[in-house]
Amino acid sequence: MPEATHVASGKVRELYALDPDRLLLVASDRISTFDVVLPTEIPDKGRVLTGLSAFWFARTSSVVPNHLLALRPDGRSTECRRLEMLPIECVIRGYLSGSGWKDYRATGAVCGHRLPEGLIESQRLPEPIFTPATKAQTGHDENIDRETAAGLVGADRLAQAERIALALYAHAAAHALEHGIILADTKLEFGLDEEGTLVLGDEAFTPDSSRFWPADEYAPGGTPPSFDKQFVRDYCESLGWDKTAPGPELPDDVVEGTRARYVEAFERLTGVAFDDYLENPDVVVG
Ligand code: Q0N
Repeated sequence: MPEATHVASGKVRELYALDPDRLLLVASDRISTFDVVLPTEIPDKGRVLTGLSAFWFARTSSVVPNHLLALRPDGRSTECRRLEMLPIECVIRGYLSGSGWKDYRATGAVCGHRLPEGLIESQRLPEPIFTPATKAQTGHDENIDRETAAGLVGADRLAQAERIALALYAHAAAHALEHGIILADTKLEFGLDEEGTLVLGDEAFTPDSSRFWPADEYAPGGTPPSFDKQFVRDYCESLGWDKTAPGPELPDDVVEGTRARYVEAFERLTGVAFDDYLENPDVVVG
């Protein structure tokens, strides 16, 4: 891409500068599990996540403006507005899982939210909670309480981000549940435009930024299967891999089964045939 200069790398995405005001976010087909990027790609995974994210941006633009400017014809690249990103991740949890469950078990609270006693792993919370985290450059993001978050972005900005993140989650989780998918939790990232307006950036409500669980297999008291990555996790567990890099190659049946799950999530949530998206990515934003 001679017209773009590389500015940042994520585990599975790359960011390029197009000009002073615009970035290009490119989602690869790489997949990570247990925090390790595997050597085998899942064909079209980046397109599924890009299309899903664009679908949610289009559907929530009346709640909050977002950075989406255009989808490229490759289906995996998003042209977006360059923002001044807030230095926190805005996590919303509707269910008690991952680091939320860990913190609750240790302290009875998550990011300063004292929760009822006796909750079990993956249980639905009485109401969704805002649990901000710091962006760790390397290693794990760290949950922080609202005082710490307010110190990073200001109390008013924090309150605004919390209110909007909760509204976005309520919208997306209700839509997903109607289509058989539990959105257990999600991570949103906001930035400010040149006028100081809060804008939703990054990716939104994808299986990489959220926990997707099949609603028909949900039961609290353990770890529900992942809608997208369960074949990969089960295969990795069957090997007795120690979960340090490098990860194992995936066999064809695990790749194909996983690709099918990503495409299924896309089609259920967007109502768009994935082949139609490949033909013209704009079908998800129209
Ligand atoms: C930005 N990150 C997160 C993907 C994500 N619209 C924006 N404006 C300015 N900065 C960013 C965005 C967005 N989205 C987001 N880093 C910068 C981390 N990455 C790293 C690599 O790829």
